[in-house]
Amino acid sequence: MRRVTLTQFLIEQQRAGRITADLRLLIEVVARAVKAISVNVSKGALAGVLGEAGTDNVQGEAQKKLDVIANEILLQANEWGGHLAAMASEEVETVHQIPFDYPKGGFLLLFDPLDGSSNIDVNVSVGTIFSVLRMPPGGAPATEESFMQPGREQAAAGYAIYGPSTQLVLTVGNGVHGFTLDREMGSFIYTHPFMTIPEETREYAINASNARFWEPPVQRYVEELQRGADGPRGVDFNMRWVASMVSDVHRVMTRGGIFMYPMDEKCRARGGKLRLMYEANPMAMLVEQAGGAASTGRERILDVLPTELHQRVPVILGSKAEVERVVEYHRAH
Ligand code: P6P
Repeated sequence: MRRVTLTQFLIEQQRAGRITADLRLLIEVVARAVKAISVNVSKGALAGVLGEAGTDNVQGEAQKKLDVIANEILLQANEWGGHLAAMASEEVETVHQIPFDYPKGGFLLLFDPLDGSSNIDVNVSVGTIFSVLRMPPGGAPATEESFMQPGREQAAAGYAIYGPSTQLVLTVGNGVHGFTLDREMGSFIYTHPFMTIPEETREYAINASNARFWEPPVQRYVEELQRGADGPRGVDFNMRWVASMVSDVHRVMTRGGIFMYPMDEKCRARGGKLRLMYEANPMAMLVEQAGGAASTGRERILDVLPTELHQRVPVILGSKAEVERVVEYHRAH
């Protein structure tokens, strides 16, 4: 089979008028940064990159050394290219401005440099999530306000998963496309064209240890799944929870399922567990582009109007029929 690289795929998207040269450059730079992160992640203990960095991030979470390394790789890879107006990262409190001696462009890049990093030390797959917005007109220099756009405005979204293979999953608004890193060549090969999520599923993902904190609609929904063939659903379900959003969502993108980190009494004060701008929004764009649905339980994630860079939301995404059922249970409650 002729091997199509990410570069060729992007040039063809540009030739078809779906992306600009600057967006193609941005995605290629992010892909190069992801390759460098993959190299560091796969060295693990051999490179002394495991364990805590000894610092906390803006979320007050202890940073892993690889969190800091991945963040630095993404910031440094993207600041010189001239395609960005600014960046935002889970690991950085405020907007990261482009250094004055570099040209600025029309895109805003947001990312969670290493999602699920609590799994690093136990050698379980982790990932990088990124989202691309357009800089509002007349806004230079970019401020936090420039980023306050609903997820439906994203120009592109994607994630890398550092698993048995390193894969890059990407949408520019024309379906979802997966690429696998050929380490010998150092290129991403187009291996998963037009990834789609089956409307039905028998597999759900949730951290069941939070059950007593869930809201009644979620308690009802999960309890019905657990009753399986003996309950109102009439069939048995299977459960998975990797506790690495990229891994759990990649499974949904690959074979269907419903992924939930819903509102619960423990995280209600913070608005939820997962971050809107660089976790929920990019994943929601990918899921919808793959024929699935993504909701907070009360509204479409891509319609949420952001007010803060690091705000959190409840996330219920995946196979459309199941997400719609959970939304209906919220409505009925
Ligand atoms: P819990 C990882 O820290 C993360 O942000 C997501 O990747 C993951 O889905 C979730 O938190 C896991 O949360 O409460 O199960 O540890």
